[in-house]
Amino acid sequence: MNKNPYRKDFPLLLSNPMAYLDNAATAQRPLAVIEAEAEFSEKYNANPLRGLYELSVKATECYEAARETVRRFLNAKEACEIIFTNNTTQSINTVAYSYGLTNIKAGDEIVVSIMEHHSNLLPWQMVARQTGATLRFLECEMDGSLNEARLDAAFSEKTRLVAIAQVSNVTGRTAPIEEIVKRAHAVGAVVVMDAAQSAPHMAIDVQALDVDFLAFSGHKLMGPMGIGVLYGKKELLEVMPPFLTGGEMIEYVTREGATYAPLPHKFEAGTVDASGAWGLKAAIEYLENIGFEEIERRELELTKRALDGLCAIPHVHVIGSEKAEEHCGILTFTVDGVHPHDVSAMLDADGVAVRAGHHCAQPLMEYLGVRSTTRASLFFYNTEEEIERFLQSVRELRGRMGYAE
Ligand code: C6P
Repeated sequence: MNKNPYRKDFPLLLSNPMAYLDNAATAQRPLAVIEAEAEFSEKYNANPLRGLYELSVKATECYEAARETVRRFLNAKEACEIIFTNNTTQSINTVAYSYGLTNIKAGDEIVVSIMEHHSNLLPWQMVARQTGATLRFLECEMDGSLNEARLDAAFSEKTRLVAIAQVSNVTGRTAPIEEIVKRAHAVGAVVVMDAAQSAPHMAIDVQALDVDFLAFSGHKLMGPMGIGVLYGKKELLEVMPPFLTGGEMIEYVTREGATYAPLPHKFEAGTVDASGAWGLKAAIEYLENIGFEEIERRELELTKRALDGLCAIPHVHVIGSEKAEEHCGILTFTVDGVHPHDVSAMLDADGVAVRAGHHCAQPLMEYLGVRSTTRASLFFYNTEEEIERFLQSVRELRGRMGYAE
C-alpha cells in the first residue's frame, strides 16, 4: 500500500517503477502541469504580446497571469519585477551582462561562494575578466557551513556584488542569506541569490530577505523545462540596459537606434514562452496547495531515514552536515573504492535514479578534496520504500565490486 497521497498526481511515477532520486536535477511534473501545457496548446496558442485579435490577447493574459502568480509566490512588490527567462542560468547571465558589466569597475570585488554551481560562477568570472574586478571566494567549512570568520575574510569595502546560492546543490546546506545581505548592503554591494535549489522546498519572501536579484528554474519546481525566473528590484532593473535585443523588447525603433519597452518586457526579447509560463503557474499553484510545511515535513522524514541509513553503511561518506534538517533533501556521498559512475550504474540496475559526477560544482569538489560523488535528492513525492530500495542497493555495492567487506 502506497502511503504517499501525492504519488497519484504524477503520471510518470505511476507508469515507471524506478525510485526517482534525482529531483535536484529536474523534478517530475504533476498532471495539473501536464494538463496546463496541453490546455495552452489546445485553447490559447498564439503569439502573445503582439496580436490584437482575441486569441493572441488570451495568450498574453495567460502569460501575465503567470507573472502575477510568480510575484505572489516570491512576495515581490510589483509584477514588473518578475522577468521570464529560460532557466536559472539565463537569469544569472542577464544580471551579469546587464548589471555586472555596467556597474562593476576595475578594482571592485565580486564575492562568490566556493559552493556555487557553475551557472553562478562563470558569469562572474566573465564580468571580472572584462571589467578588471577581482573575484573573491567565500569559503565554507568542510560540512558546507559558512561562519562569521569566513564572511569577514570575504567581504571588504570594495565588495560590489555577492553571488550566492540559498541552498547548495551538493551539500544541501542553506546559506545565511539575511546575514550576507546585511553585510553586502552595508558596503553598498548587491546580492544575487540563486534559488534553483531552494524555491521548490521553502517559502521565499524577497522583501523580507531583501535580496537584489533572485533566479530559479521552472523544471526543478515541477514546471516545464525552458521557463525560468529572474526577480530584480525595480529601481535596479529600470536603469539596467537590456541583455538581449530584438523584437518585443522595444518601444520605438529608427534606422539608428531604439528606445526600449518598460519593465518587464525590456528583458524579454523575442517570442516568449507563454505556454511554459502557464505550466509554471500550474506548478506553483500545485506546490502552494500542498504547502511548504507539509513538503518540508515529508522531505525531512525521508531525508532522516536516508541519512541515518547511509551513515550506518561502512565505507560510505556523506558530504555536509550530520543533521538531516541541514540537507534540504540532498544527500551527496562517496563509497570507498567504487567510482560514482559505477555507483550510479549499479543503483540504476536496481531501479534507483541518482546523479553522479561533479554536479557542475567543480571548484567545490576540489575544495572538498573529492573528484566526483554520487547524489540522491528527494522530493515530497518520494516514499519510504524508495529510500529503502536505495539504501539496500548502496549496502550491496562494494560486495558486488568484489570487496570482502
Ligand atoms: N543544477 C543539478 O543536478 P538550470 O540548468 O539553468 O536550470 O539550473 C542551473 C543551476 C543553478 N544553480 C544551482 C544551485 C543548480 O543546482 C542548478 C542546476 C542541476 O544540480 C543540474 S546541473
